[in-house]
Amino acid sequence: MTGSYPILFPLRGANSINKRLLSSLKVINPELTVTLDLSIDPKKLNIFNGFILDHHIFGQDIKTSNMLYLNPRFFEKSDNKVVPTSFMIYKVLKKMFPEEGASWIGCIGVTEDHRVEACKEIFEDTEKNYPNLIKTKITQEDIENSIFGIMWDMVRSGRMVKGEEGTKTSVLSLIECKDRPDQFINGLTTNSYSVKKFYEKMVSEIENSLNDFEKTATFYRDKKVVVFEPKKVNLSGITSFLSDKIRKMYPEWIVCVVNRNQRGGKVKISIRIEQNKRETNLVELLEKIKINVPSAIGGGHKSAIGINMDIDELNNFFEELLASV
Ligand SMILES: [Mn+2]
Repeated sequence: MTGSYPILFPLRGANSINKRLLSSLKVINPELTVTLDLSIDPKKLNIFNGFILDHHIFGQDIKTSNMLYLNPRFFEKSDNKVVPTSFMIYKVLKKMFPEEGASWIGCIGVTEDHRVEACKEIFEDTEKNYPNLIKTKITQEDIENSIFGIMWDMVRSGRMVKGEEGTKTSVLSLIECKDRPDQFINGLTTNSYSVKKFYEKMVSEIENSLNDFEKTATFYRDKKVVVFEPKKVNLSGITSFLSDKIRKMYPEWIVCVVNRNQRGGKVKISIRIEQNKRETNLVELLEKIKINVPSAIGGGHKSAIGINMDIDELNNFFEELLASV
């Protein structure tokens, strides 16, 4: 819209809106503050103008104030019809700048959020501009196994290898290559070259963890729940990554990946299910568990959640989980 790059602040969760972030924002005094894909109490950002665009299942207490809070769940109750933030941004861009060829970027987000079937339109549109990118049927499984699955991993390798800075590099590389997906894939621009290197590093580090999975994971066969605690690796977001990969291997199971190496004696758990194969609603499940596991915080989607909790409640957490499924 402005012809210049936005100033980016990667956020990990609602707690990222802290005093430090607010004071950096005040110094910048932005014209417009846009927060994407995160459930945040708009009051926290009330002194700024802009909006929060979210699609997560939100807590009851979110009310729109000076900072707008937008979420399709306000009017769409059926979970699988709620579209990802990347799709909504695509729709806005399409209206305002129909000549832009950036729809392939939205496809990556839609793939990540498991909404390919609900957002076929963005893939069909992408196919018109870039016929080489789409060579399969437009289904979640086929798209995930195509170049879009690889681009999804490329984008997140930034965060996994280089944290906040890497996240920015990933976003900047997408902007830099917005009408040249081939340059993104092959690392032919400054930022996409870095992303390609992050991706290669991530692939080699992750290989060992996935090899350990069958040997060291605990399989609760009667409940079809699997719990895996990978050996320490030097990557952030490792639990989300591995749980996504294992879900593909065990589509009928509840997949839990645990990482104890968190700051302040905390433990992180990522849980996944394949939506078309298992009916469990993970958000509801977590709410139920939370009653007896007070330190657990987190949430997300029906088929993907992240939890942070005290390490000494870990056994309790899984006892509750196994009793509830
Ligand atoms: Mn999302």
